[in-house]
Amino acid sequence: MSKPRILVARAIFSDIVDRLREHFDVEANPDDVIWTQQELAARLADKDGVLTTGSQSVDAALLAAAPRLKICANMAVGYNNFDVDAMTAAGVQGTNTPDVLTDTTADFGFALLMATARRLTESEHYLRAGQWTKWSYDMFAGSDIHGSTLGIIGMGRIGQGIAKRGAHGFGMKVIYHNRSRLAPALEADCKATYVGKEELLRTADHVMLVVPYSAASHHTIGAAELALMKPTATLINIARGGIVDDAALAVALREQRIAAAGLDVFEGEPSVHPDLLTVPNVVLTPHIASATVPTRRAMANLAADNLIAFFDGRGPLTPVNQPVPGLRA
Ligand code: 8YV
Repeated sequence: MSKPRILVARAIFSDIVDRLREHFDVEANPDDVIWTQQELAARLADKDGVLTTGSQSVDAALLAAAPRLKICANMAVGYNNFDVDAMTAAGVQGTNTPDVLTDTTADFGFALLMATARRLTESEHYLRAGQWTKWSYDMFAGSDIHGSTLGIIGMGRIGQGIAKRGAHGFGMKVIYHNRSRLAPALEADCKATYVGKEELLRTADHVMLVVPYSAASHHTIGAAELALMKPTATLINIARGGIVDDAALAVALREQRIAAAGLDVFEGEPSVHPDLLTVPNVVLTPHIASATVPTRRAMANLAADNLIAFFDGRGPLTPVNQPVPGLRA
């Protein structure tokens, strides 16, 4: 019997592609070419499965062009690149990579918070530019992490990891806002107190965004929300581009209506709003919150395992939808 045909849409670890080749007839993308939707659709015309990253959109048009496609295994925990309703209606399974990146991403949230509050990159640029000729009492004076109030918007696995780091490691007071309140035992574990969004924005010294992207969470932080924040506050976005109105944020930073921001994700990335590139009080990183070698390997392996389990008939390991089986032959 011939093997199912799989597309690996972006370059990933070659040994994991080799592992997939033991199970599937694989077309890979070792040169990491960024295909247009049309090019992707053409490659999927004869495929049974695809390993995607967050940079491939799976929508109704793509599904219509890929009549054999039965599963899209995303190498990411977020899956806003999937039109899940269209996939479910078309009988296509979606999977993601939860858990394996939680601690790495929570570590990075903290790294970005500390770099932002303590003005790490700004001061390094100053030093490298040869501008450091004397010490002064207020040189790059930032804001404290320890003992401050951390406000977390989005209290899933990564949000909880950040809460624990803040409360247990840095003695922070942790407040959070989420669609639903955590169970009391989880709240106690995270030492986190549930508050309304407005109270969080008004009282937090540092606001961390970890909420998944959807139409409902688009521009969770815009001009009105920025206006509620303390002028000494920092804002950290490790969630998704589009959760923050980047243009409004650039204005708030330039006018010092908030102290600083740390951003790992951007509206329209890899493009970055030009005004964010010119304000000094922002730390910018290119969507690397999950980027450690062990974690990226774990993500790629979990995406591969989802494909293998699905075609073995064991069912997907980490599904994001429940399509009616057998809609696609
Ligand atoms: C990925 C991410 O690196 O998992 C996610 O949701 O945002 C990142 O960890 C990125 O989406 C690549 O697929």
